[in-house]
Amino acid sequence: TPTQPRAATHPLAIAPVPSPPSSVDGFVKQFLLNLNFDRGVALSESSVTDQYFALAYTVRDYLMARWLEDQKRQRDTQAKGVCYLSAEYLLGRQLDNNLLASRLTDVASEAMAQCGIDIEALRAEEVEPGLGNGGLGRLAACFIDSLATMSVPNIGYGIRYEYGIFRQTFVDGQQVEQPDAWLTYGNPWEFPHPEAAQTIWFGGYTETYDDGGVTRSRWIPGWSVVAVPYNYMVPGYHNGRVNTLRLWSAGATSSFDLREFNSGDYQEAVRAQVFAENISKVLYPEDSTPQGKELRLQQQYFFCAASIRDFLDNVLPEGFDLERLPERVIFQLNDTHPVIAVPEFMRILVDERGMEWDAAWALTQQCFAYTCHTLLPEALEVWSVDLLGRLLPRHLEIIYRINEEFLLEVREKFGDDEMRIRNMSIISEFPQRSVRMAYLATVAGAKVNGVAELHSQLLRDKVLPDFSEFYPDKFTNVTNGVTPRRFIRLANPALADLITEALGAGWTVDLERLRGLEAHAEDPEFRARFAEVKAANKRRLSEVLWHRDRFEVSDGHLLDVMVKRLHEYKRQMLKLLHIVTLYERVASGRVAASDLTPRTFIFGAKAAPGYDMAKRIIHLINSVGSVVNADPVLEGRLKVLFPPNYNVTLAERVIPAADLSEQISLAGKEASGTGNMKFALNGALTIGTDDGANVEIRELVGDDNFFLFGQTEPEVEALWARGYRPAEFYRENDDLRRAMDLIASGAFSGGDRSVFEPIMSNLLYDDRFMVLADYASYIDAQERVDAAYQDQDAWTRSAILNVARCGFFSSDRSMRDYIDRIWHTPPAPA
Ligand code: TH1
Repeated sequence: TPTQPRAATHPLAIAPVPSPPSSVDGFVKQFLLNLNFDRGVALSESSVTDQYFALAYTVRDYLMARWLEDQKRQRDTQAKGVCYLSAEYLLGRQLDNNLLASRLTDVASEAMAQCGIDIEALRAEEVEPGLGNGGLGRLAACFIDSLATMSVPNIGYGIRYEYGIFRQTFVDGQQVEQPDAWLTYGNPWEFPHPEAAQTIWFGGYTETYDDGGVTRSRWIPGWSVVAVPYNYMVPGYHNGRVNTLRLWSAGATSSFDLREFNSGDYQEAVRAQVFAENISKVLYPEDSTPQGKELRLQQQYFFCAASIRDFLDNVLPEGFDLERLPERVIFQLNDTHPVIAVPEFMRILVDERGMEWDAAWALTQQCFAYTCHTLLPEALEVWSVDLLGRLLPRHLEIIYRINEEFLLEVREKFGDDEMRIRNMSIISEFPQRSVRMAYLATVAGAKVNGVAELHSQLLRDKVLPDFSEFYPDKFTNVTNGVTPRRFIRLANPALADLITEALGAGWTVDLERLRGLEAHAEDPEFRARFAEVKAANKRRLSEVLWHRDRFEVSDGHLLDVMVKRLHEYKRQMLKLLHIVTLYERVASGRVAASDLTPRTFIFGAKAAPGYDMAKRIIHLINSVGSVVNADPVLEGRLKVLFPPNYNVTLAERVIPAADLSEQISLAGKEASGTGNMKFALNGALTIGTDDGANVEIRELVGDDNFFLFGQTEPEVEALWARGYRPAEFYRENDDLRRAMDLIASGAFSGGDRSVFEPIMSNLLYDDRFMVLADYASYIDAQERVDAAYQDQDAWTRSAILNVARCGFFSSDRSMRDYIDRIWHTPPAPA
């Protein structure tokens, strides 16, 4: 049963506010001023870096008045806003996005040309801020783009990591991580505010004291760091709005190091500095699995504490009556990473503001909401009581009290069902006593949402069934979305122009209008033009890959793309077994190379540095690629390309060029996926399982325009229940056996049979993600892909229908759903 009605009904102010395009002369003047006075160089002497900075400053200058106006407006109107708390924001490059939002793209190109500068070179100069791992961080970036475009007051709060997601290189086909020193040349898009720094305390102990006859607890913390805010503009698209992203950077408190310094212990003073700065030093590169590291908990508390205090002290007017807080703010928790904000909020209200516990708790339950992004049990964050008690002793007490009162309510409702009490307790006892952060978020949040229909349903029925029984109205779904500004307008300008020509300009902020393309899908001339856009995007990708990695994409190849983090549950191995099967059939002479549909396979994937199996699979992909690409038996009909360091910048080139989108996770494992949406919106057809948002994509585009394969989630459950023995699938499927035997034989490892043995034995004897069980169905679906690709015109028609029917996946729609179901924030007056 669906959780909520699908369609959002909230009226929104996404009306483009026209502003006169700035003159090229004015832009040139401002650019030269910035070059001279901010960079301190003459045009004739300037480097590309200087020019890039001066251009960025110029764009900033044009946005500034609006940003200041918006901040003032938000202070004056005191409208309810969203504080989005997220440990990750995977922003991608800023220059083009900000030019687009402020309608300066053409003016800037013309102005640079007048200065004799190739703007493309300046674009290429920008280092993308990689302050996220994958889908979760990119989702946060899409959401703040949509909120700005919809004129919803929003502050995105997070961490300004000094090093973002590592830069991936390959050495002998194996992943080697390099630090991402993205701030080396400075960052023209940020505004540091050291004067607004806050002190964040850790450690120490708690003590009780007598407060006029009432015994209260207070925290005597042990050490502190400062949190310095850096503000970033988040411009809305063509609406003159600019919201704020506020990222915190950690530094040593002066008291911390000066004392030592004055006493002459310079080394100790520096050590303190280094220790403090460590907190915002690096992004944890684990995706979908928490690393229970002390530093990570420090990061989480660091940014949550700074953000809440910032909101209460600097965003709310002085003397604001906290009882009315739910009229002003909702704190949205992006997964469990910011959940420590809950006890921090309680601590501030109760310990610092003297509020009664019950009143404070009632406010908390209205001011927080929680989004869950995964179902993998190993991915649900827990913190040991031991660690939490050492780092945040008062917060641990508060969590205990929240739990105690919650369990009393549970007893009231369900009786003394001790099994159920144990299952619902925020504190788990095994293997060691720890705090289940997802449970804490569920108890504290006004709403709990999953990120796609299937995921939200499994969340209620499988992961938190007791909670959904206890709080029947708390659970809801908001299906993820992606911003059409970055992922269509910027990434695929040729398609954007074609759409605008067919439908007019409004679709960028009203993506359901893409429906209008359905009629054009029946027009042979429109199909030809659509196909030409795809072909041009492939040529453009080919140039990028040549420049970057010396790879070539051959003309006429079906471009088959799997780009996402490397995870066993996402099943890059299934894709690889398909490739090895095609190769083996030809190499063994059973199939003629000329009978293959020419295909280029593109992989993009980073593995968490400590995830051995994922790294081995990367090695295997590269090894298969080397052999396949070099073997003349294939007559060039199969190519495997694995450009290193897949990131937002590369995604913007790869996705518009793709014909086939690989979304092949085991059913029930991928919460949503968002790459799947980007591909469909750019006219790739999906080969996918009934998982995450694939389910909704298929419902919308129709079975004829989607290649479905694999078991459904209930079928997966049933097979586990019967007993899954992967080796049986190996024995019974000739193609599968031949492909696996070929890998095991050392054919891709110079005859060494040991290199990939751990992958093979894992598949044969464990195979947690049922690669072998879904193999036959996958190969079958790929044969349907080959057959469909023979009829290019029919394929193009399907591709157009994918674009036409996926307007639902705009992050503007996601935001409308959050507003309707969770936030209840009115749009700000225009
Ligand atoms: C991802 C999910 O795996 C993906 O299916 C979903 O589309 C995306 O979130 C956005 O909702 C997740 N990323 C992480 C990262 C960490 C922990 C949990 C998840 S779930 C660090």
